[in-house]
Amino acid sequence: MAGEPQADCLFCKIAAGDVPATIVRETDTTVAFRDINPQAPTHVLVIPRAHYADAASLAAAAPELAADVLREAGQVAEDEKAEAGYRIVFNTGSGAGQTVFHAHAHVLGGRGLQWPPG
Ligand code: IU
Repeated sequence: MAGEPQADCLFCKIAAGDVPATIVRETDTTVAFRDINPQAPTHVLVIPRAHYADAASLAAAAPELAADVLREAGQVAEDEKAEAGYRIVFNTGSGAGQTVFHAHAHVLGGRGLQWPPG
C-alpha cells in the first residue's frame, strides 16, 4: 500500500537503517544520502521515509511530505555550498532513467550543468 514500507525496496531499507548509506541529513520524515555513483561533486539523494513509487505519486498522496523532500533538497544544496547553482531532478519512469521506484530527489551541484539534460 502507498506509504507503507516495501520489503523489496532498497530505499526503504536505507530509510530503516537496514542498508548502509552515507547519510548527510535526516529528519523525522526524510533521509538524504550520497549517491553511490555520483554524477557531480555534489550528488545527494533525498527520500521520504515513507514509500511512494515516484514524485507525482508522493505529491498526490502526501503533499506535505513532498514539500519536506523539496525543503531538504534545498537545505542539502545550502549545506554543500552549491552557490553557483544546483539542480533537483526526479527521474520518473524507466524511459527517463528511473531505476529505484521509491521517490527520490537528486540534488546535483558543484560543477557547471548543461541544458538541455541528456
Ligand atoms: P534513478 O533516478 O532511479 O536512476 O536514481 C537511482 C539512484 O540511486 C542512482 O543515481 C544510483 O546511483 C543510486 N543508488 C544508490 O545511491 N545506492 C544504491 O545502492 C543503488 C543506487 I542500487
